[in-house]
Amino acid sequence: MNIKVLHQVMEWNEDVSRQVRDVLSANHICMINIMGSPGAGKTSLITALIENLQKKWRVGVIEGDIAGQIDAEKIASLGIPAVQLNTDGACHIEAMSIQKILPLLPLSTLDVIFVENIGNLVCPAEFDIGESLRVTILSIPEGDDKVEKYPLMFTETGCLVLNKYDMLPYFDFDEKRVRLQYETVNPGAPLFCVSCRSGEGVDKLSGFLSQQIEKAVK
Ligand SMILES: Nc1nc2c(ncn2[C@@H]2O[C@H](COP(=O)(O)OP(=O)(O)OP(=O)(O)O)[C@@H](O)[C@H]2O)c(=O)[nH]1
Ligand SMILES: [Mg+2]
Repeated sequence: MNIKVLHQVMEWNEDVSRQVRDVLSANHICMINIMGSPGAGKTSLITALIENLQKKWRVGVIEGDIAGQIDAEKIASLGIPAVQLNTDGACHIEAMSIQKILPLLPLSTLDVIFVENIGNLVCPAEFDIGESLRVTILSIPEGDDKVEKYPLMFTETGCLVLNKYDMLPYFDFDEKRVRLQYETVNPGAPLFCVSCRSGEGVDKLSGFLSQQIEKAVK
């Protein structure tokens, strides 16, 4: 079958990701960019990780959403410094927005900043926001074909979280297919099976992230 393909032209804004990295490095902060579809469990995962990581690290959060401050309110209610970035329609966060919002957090008192990117499997992967590490979430109900359909999101990540693992018995989700495809596009990168509902897998993921944070804040 001969399928015609139209390529969209993208205009790139000024890239300030290096300047963001300089600010983070000067403050010994590890910034973790959390990406995944709407409802994949980004806020739930950040919440679960905070519980574990705050035993060792001082955590802050930048919540990215097109509109509203629901997620930032959830994080702030845990007593964690949180700010909300509204993109007013844009489907991803850009480094320039991070550069502007960072001073709103108490940087000198933080070791880790989680950034919850906009719920989307496409655009966020194309933008370097100055992060130290990327974490991509794929939840079981989304289906097992997403690595093949949206490869960049899975290639450009430090690890993959298969979230809502408690839902596995209820969906025809082929875990082996995902593992194989992920290994193909991102050889050697770790994959964690997690349930934010039951807490399964959160310890293991926290251990991996803690090692990455240790390296980044030196
Ligand atoms: N069963 C189950 N439900 C989960 C799990 N993680 C999250 N959820 C539920 O999934 C829904 C969406 O979770 P959120 O954490 O808000 O997802 P999100 O990715 O932050 O969503 P947006 O910010 O809107 O993009 C909520 O109802 C959560 O309770 C899980 O591991 N298992
Ligand atoms: Mg959220």
